[in-house]
Amino acid sequence: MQAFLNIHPDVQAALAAGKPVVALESTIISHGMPYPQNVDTALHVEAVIRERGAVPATIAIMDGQLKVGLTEAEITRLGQAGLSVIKCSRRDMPFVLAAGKLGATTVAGTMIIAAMAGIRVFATGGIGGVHRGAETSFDVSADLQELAHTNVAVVCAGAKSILDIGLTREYLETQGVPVIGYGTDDLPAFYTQTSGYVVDYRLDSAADIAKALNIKWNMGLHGGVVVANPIPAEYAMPQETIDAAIETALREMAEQGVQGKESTPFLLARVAELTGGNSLAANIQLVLNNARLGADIAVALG
Ligand code: PSU
Ligand code: MN
Repeated sequence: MQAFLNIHPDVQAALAAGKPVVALESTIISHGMPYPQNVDTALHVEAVIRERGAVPATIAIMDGQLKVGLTEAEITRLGQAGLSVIKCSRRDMPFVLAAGKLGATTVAGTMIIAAMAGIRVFATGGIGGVHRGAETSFDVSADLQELAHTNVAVVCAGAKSILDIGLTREYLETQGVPVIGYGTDDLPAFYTQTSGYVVDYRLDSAADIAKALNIKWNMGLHGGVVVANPIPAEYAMPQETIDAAIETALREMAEQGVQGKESTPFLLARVAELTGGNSLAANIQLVLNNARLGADIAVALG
């Protein structure tokens, strides 16, 4: 697989020197936000990571290669192509590589490529999880299985309540994936600071998180970690607004028979439309907030 890896020189130099690197996903660019906010945000996130003393590595599949670290032109290409880019989880990667197509990596896809490159910290918005109604649909994101096996810490703002957060917690527990709350006992729910579910361990500094990660991996306990970082209070959305939008989006998804890999992008886009520009602004701010924490953890990991 190393033959397909194409690491940007800045990222390569940082990795060779043991300097901190933070991986970033590309599905959030192509499928998670509209153009041009997606491109602006992706570039802003990279700048924030550099300001904190780490090197950003946005990951995607392009021109038959697994790209680790994109140029501004490449980020723009992904953002403009939007939904026409192929969303790549573990299952999809070899086919998109073989066909030389443009692929955006999900949390799972990004974790796989980050681990190949030797990157241990990854910042994003929200993770996939167990969908509501999974007891009949069996819709469980491959992100959770990747977290079970791949040694990457994923800094996120928790899981959106388009998912069944309780079942997602149970799945992670079974797979041995710890959920850390950064400065919180309550698992954040993306647009809101709380979900009503507790985290496994509350840690209040990047140094404490880095210490636990080092011990986990030095012990040979393979797998990822969820670092849940609440959206800053000033950008959090009213619970009722979000709940109403999610209920509508879920009902429409059922009516239209949307399923499989289309489910998450459909729900994200409908919730964003139904809540107007507010949810997009919140989304951008929480991603920036996660980038800052991701950089601080990467720096602390040493
Ligand atoms: N949740 C969000 N924003 C996102 C995603 C999920 O709040 O952008 C994206 C991520 O790329 C995640 C993927 O890995 O959706 C999960 O898709 P699925 O449920 O099909 O595994
Ligand atoms: Mn799914």
